Amino acid sequence: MANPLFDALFQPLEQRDSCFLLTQDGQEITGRAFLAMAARYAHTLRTCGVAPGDRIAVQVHKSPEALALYCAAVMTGTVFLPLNTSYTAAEIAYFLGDATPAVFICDPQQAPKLATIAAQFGATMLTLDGAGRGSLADQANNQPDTAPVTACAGDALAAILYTSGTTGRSKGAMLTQHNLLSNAFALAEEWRFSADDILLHALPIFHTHGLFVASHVCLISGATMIFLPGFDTTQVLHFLPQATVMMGVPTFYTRLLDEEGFSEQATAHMRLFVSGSAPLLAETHAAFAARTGHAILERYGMTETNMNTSNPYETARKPGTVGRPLQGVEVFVTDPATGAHLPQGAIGMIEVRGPNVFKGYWNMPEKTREELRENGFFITGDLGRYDEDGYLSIVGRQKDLIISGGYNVYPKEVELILDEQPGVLESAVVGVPHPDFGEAVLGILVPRPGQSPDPAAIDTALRTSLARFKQPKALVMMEKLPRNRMGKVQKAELRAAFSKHFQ
Ligand code: MCA
Ligand code: AMP
Repeated sequence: MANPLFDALFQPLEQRDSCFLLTQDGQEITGRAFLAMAARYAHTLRTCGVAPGDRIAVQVHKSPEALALYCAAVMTGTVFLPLNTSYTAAEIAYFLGDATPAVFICDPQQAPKLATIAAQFGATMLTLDGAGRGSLADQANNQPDTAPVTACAGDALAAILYTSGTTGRSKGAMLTQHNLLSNAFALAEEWRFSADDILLHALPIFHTHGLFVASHVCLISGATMIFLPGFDTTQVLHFLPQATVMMGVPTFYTRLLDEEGFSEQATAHMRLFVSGSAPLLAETHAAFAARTGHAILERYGMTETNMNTSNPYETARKPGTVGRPLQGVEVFVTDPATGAHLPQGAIGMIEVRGPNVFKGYWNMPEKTREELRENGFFITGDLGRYDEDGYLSIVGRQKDLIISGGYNVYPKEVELILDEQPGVLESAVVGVPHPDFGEAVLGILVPRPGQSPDPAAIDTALRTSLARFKQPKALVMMEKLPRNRMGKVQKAELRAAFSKHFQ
């Protein structure tokens, strides 16, 4: 038995003496060197006693070494569990407690804070910093440059990615080798990737967009990546002339449009700009086309499903739509109450079925049953509508979700903490328009009678429990929250009332 994901994505690097990753400091890492690094990490993981199916939790800065660690997880048949670098110790404790990884790798600077948590849940702790240094690298140094690849079936788990939940508890989406591989093939073909492509990679690699969509299409097509540690406008403009393709969240594109030097000339050599993870405003699409002559290609996906739809490569890309279903993926708009398929033009729940759809939520069989139908359709929580040409638009969300700069925030998780703060009777958290992040988190507090909550103290308290991107960008006070007759807080009313707060 082979290891399908390794064989298709990483094995070809063995023959590659040319540059696979170009780093911000000008280092060129060949395919062969990358694979040798991954092999050394695979040996190190095995020395720690990992067995196929064990989880490898990773909270490290983006680097070629971090990507090689993912490759090592695939090689050893273990389950890669990447974690946002801005998660706090309290958040990490939840993930380690839920996923019980055999190994936890974190930044050396965070190690003193996280060591007791790792020990509490029985994980061996190793460290890796953004420059590739740490105990993982130290132990890997003495290991051989080749390693056996663990055989596994296509439906073996390759990764668990946590997505926030409506109740405030994050859910671990279990993704199989076949889920990831089928999507990599579909996207590489849809977007015409080839070994001639050079992708400007400025996304984080702890989420689907940067780790799977961007890296996998490059790996499967033999393309090269300019592997930047994050999105910095100056660096992106510096490296853009060497690239042929860029992928990003809408904030990347609005930030580029704010730069005078970003012009038709600066992008003339580019083949493709792809956007996803959050709605790309039709006006951003139009401004980008007017400035550069490029029509951004918007696509739609989720952690649970990888990518579902894409605007076409050859024919018209329609602003405000996310295009058509990918090859092999069924995407229907259904009646949210009955699940019945709705005709073209009607608005309803988007449901997805295909080889890309995940296996379920880790340790949450009931949640899995609620969202994944027996017939294989996943109920996305996104509301959509097909137009007469078969292009899907996302018109809203049934799930109470905020997408800020491409990161998801579930209001409940923030409200639970705000409600505990001194002087706060209750709270509501909503997403409102923001010029940079698209949507921003706004916290609305109702003070206890005769008390006045201290926003500065609340801000400090939030820093210890919530990742920075989840924290409200502003806190406002209200005497009481608007509620309907059933007592439900009217979030639409709050969103409308505060829609100009950040404008
Ligand atoms: C950083 N901050 C944020 C965000 N990012 N706040 C809200 N939303 C954010 N997205 C905080 C910082 O901690 C900082 O806090 C302050 O806001 C300003 O930070 P700034 O330096 O401007 O931010 P940045 O470091 O430049 O990051 C912005 C970013 C980044 C480049 C847009 O958020 C990013 O890379 N987003 C991409 C997310 C992504 O890959 N999503 C894909 C998920 P302070 O200064 O106060 O400490 S996968 C997915 O959604 C599905 C599957 C799909 O379809 O792809
Ligand atoms: P995540 O939970 O991080 O996987 O985010 C998935 C959610 O991001 C989807 O359910 C959508 O609500 C949203 N999303 C992804 N791509 C797009 C897009 N192109 N337009 C609008 N929303 C999107």
